[in-house]
Amino acid sequence: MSIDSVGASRQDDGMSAASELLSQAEGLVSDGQYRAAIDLLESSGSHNDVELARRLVNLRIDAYSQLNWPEPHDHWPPAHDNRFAQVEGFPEVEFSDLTVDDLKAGILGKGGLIVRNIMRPEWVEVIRESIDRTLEARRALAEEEPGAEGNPWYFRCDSVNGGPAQFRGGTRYTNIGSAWTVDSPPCAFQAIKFFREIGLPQLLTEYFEEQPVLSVRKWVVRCAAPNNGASAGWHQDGQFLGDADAIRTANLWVALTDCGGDAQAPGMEMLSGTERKILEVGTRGAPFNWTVGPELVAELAERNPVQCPRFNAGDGIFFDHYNLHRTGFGQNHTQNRYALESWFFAGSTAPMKQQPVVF
Ligand SMILES: O=C(O)CCC(=O)C(=O)O
Ligand SMILES: [Fe+2]
Repeated sequence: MSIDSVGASRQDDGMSAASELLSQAEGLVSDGQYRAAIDLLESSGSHNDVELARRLVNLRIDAYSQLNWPEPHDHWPPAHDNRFAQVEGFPEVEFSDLTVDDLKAGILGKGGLIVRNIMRPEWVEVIRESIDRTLEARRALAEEEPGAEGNPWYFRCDSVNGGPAQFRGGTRYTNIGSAWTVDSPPCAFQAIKFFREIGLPQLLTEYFEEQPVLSVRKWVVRCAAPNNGASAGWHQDGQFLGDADAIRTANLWVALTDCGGDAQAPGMEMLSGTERKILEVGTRGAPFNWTVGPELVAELAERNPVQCPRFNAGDGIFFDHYNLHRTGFGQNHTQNRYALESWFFAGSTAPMKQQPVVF
């Protein structure tokens, strides 16, 4: 079945091509060649092939335990040349100039690196539309609308822990919020195509000195609505990811809407800086036991002022699990903000609880 098919014959052609690819991939899997199977479906398939996109999600999850991962190497964190030492706040580079040395000096020396124009406008359109489709399909499914079950844009694959998507117990969903990217197999297909197009696998392999993986739980599509200055929770993602000293991460957060600074949509409030430790949570005025208290944030901000970088749609920022941040809701916001949040892990240190995803 093809999502966007117009005529029956095209649909049939698409169907047989996709089923041919799927059977070739099964052959590779039965020989233990998971990477080759993934490469085949990814390079010859399309996000429109419903079964193929779902099979790829399952394969990517199943592959992690089937592949060999090295022992974590002993020269982490990597040395860097501190090239941004004089920059106040977060350094920034144009995507066309980005190198792994920028990435090291940005994340490890300054707490993050803004990369301008990392996603070209065509991709921004595509991913925004896919986020709308995903959230809408989830809403319709949760409300048990007729036909919602057949909508390919929200589908919980077998290998995703948590079982089939369950909406009992009054879970209410709207077209605002976030979803695991893997719960939208076509969207997962597109996002990985984008990562490949920008050379991210190579860049992160150089950064980690081993192959990176994604994960089920820390790969998220989001549409955040204005919230009249509400205070979101200050957090470090290292708080939720197990042993912060043991994991090696890089998050690529891409704005799909103009946001932050003086823009009309919520951006990200973030602290720059070099401190690499997990902060106390649930104290110093914290409203929740998982958030860093505002008094502690204010103390840290005396040295490293809170930034709310201005992003244009297509700009991104890399940071890791020590960065302290929250969604930045201003009083003046009038527009929804779309974003793609993708946490990458060095394959050897990927936390199993997050369910590693091979890409
Ligand atoms: O998109 C947001 O507002 C929050 C993102 C975030 O917390 C993250 O990327 O770790
Ligand atoms: Fe976060």
